[in-house]
Amino acid sequence: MTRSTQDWQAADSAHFLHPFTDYQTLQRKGARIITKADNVYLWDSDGHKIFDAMSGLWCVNVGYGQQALVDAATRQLKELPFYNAFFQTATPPAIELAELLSQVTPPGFSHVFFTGSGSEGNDTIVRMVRRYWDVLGQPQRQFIMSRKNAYHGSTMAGASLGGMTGMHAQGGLPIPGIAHIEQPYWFANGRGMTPEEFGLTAAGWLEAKIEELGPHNVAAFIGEPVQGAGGVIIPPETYWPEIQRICDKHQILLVSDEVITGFGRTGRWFGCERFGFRPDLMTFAKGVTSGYVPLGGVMVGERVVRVLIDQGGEFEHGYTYSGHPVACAVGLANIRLIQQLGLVEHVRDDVGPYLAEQFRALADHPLVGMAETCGLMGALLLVKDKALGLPFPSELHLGMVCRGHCFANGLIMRAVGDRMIVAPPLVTTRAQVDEMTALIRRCLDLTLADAQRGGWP
Ligand code: PXG
Repeated sequence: MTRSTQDWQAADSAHFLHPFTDYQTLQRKGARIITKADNVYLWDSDGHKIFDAMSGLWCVNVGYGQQALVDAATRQLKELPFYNAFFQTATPPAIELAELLSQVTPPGFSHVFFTGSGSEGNDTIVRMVRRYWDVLGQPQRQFIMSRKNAYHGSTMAGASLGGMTGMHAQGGLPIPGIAHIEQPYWFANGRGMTPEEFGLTAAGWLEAKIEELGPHNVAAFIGEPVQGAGGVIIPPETYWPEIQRICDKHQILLVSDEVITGFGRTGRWFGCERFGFRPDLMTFAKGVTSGYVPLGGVMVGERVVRVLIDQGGEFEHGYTYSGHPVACAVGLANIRLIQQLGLVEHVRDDVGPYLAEQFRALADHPLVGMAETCGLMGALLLVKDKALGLPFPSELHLGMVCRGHCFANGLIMRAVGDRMIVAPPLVTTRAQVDEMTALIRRCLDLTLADAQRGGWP
């Protein structure tokens, strides 16, 4: 028996505490119930078709309805639904996925530590980099450097590494030994300079903070190649090579959080390849299984592997679901499908440049102060005055107004402050980019009409 939308909403309100949700607002409005999906489209419980321009939550890289992933999960569930990887055991899917990951990741990544999510992956990062320095006889190297407005997950360590002040305010975070520098967001922090100059300046903030803390106390630097949840903040091209130089100079481990940027999102297999840096460790999740089942992990480069394996003894860390066979079987099928469909090349050479072109065209809209893309991630900044680049007052919440129009018009787009962002599935075609940008334009027009009615405060 199918239940009505009101019935679903009542049961949802009565029993389900949602993540990152204002509970009173949700009780008032009722949740939107998503019931099925295919390719880049979702359907809700009232039968409305919706263009999912956020790939679920930055994860459904191969799109919905891929039979190969369904078959892989079904086969594995029948054969061996679970066995652990503790106590000197392993399962074939976990071994094969480890092998395949070492092939698709940049040279030097021979080993993987599996987790259940990106947050757990970043907890593993904290444990692993501190363990690395312990084994090397430098236990005072505790500090892990990160950036304001970074997102690294919602566990205690993930939220501490992240630079979201709202999250820190709830739960007494960050945990000790985490230090944040300012983000490389040119529009907010660097408009007096060229983006290239600003990239060097922003990387210089890392060096200044390292000097302040004492280089011998610093274990690692972690960053997302492009800040996703922070609003698709694309750093200037000069930024990452300079970060690399600074980490090398002080022998600090460099960690790339590839949870969003991994598996083709930027038009390379991993975001670090797009921005020209060589991390020692990489966190991944989301796109490894295209979100069909939960899986995450940490790719561990030679420098750290040699210390952990040759000198380390027991690493007292792990999760029940580290190397879950069903998740790994789906991961294998997913990566093979990305290869077969040539999705990384599709983003790099075809649909990524096409999205960039269409976003440049959207920049002529009176509300759009800046339009940027990187692979299949895009951001439009809503501004009050294009010529002066003046933002709207934040109490207007214009991004949320725009997002409301998107929902009402069959488009899922995220609002981060006044940055409207998209990250559609990598299977998106040019025709679907056209469909998406037409929807975006309509929603921008509706938002503009609201702003004009409100008198451009
Ligand atoms: N690192 C990065 C870079 C992420 O984007 C995580 C770690 C944590 O992964 P898990 O699997 O533990 O959620 C993420 C997750 C948003 C949004 O609003 C983004 C994420 C999660 C929830 C919401 O854009 N990214």
